[in-house]
Amino acid sequence: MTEYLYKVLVVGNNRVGKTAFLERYINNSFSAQYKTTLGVDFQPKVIKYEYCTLRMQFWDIAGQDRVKVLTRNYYNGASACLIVFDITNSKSFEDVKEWKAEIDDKLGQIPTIVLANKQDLVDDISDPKKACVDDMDLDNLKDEIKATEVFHVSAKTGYQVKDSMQLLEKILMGVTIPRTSKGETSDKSIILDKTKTEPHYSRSCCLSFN
Ligand SMILES: Nc1nc2c(ncn2[C@@H]2O[C@H](COP(=O)(O)OP(=O)(O)O)[C@@H](O)[C@H]2O)c(=O)[nH]1
Ligand SMILES: [Mg+2]
Repeated sequence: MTEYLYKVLVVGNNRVGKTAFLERYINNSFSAQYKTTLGVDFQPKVIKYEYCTLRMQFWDIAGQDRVKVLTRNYYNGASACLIVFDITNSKSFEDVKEWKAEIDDKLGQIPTIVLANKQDLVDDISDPKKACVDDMDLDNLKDEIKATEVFHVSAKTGYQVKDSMQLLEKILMGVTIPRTSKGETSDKSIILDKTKTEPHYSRSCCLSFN
C-alpha cells in the first residue's frame, strides 16, 4: 500500500482560530478556551483510501510574530498552505496578503486555501457580528493573491470544514500537479512504502489552479 506524506502550513494572525480549525477537522471537537500555540504544533491527519494512505502533517504556528517564526526551514518541503483569518477582524484579513507574500517569497507558489473563520459569529441571529469583508472582497483577494480557493468556515460549528479540507485532500492526492513559480513540481510528498499498486485516482485531472 502506497503512503503519501505531505506537509501543510497553517498560517494567519494570532487568535483567528488556526488551532481550533485543525482541532475540528482532525478530532471533530471545539473548545472555547483559549490555548496559545507555542512555537509550532505538529498535527497529523491520516486518511486511508482503498489503494493508498494520505498522511498530512499540519504545521500550526503561533501567529504573533510572522518574521520570527517563518524561517526558511519552517517552509521547507511544504506542499500546500492554509491561510486563516477571522471574518470579524479586518486586520487579520488585511494581513492575509502579507502571509501569502511571505510564502511566495520563500517557496514560490503552492496551492493555498484561504479560510474566513468564525462565520458563526456573523450568522448568530441573536447577536450578529459584522463581517469585515463581503463576497466581492473575497473574490478580489482570491484573484490578487492567486489563492486556489476561499471558504467561509466555522471551527465552532464545523461549517464548511469538511468541504474545504476535501479540496485540500484532492489537491494533495495529485490530480494536476501544478508547477511552482520556481519551476519545480510542487508534489513534495514523501512516498513511505511503495508497492506495485498505484492509486487509481491519483494522477487524473479534475482541478484547475490559478
Ligand atoms: N466563535 C468562534 N470562535 C472561534 C472559532 N475558532 C476559534 N475560535 C476561538 O478563538 C480563539 C482563538 O482560537 P485559536 O484556535 O487558539 O487561534 P489561533 O491563535 O489562530 O490558533 C479561541 O478562544 C477559540 O475558541 C470559530 O469558528 N468561532
Ligand atoms: Mg494556535
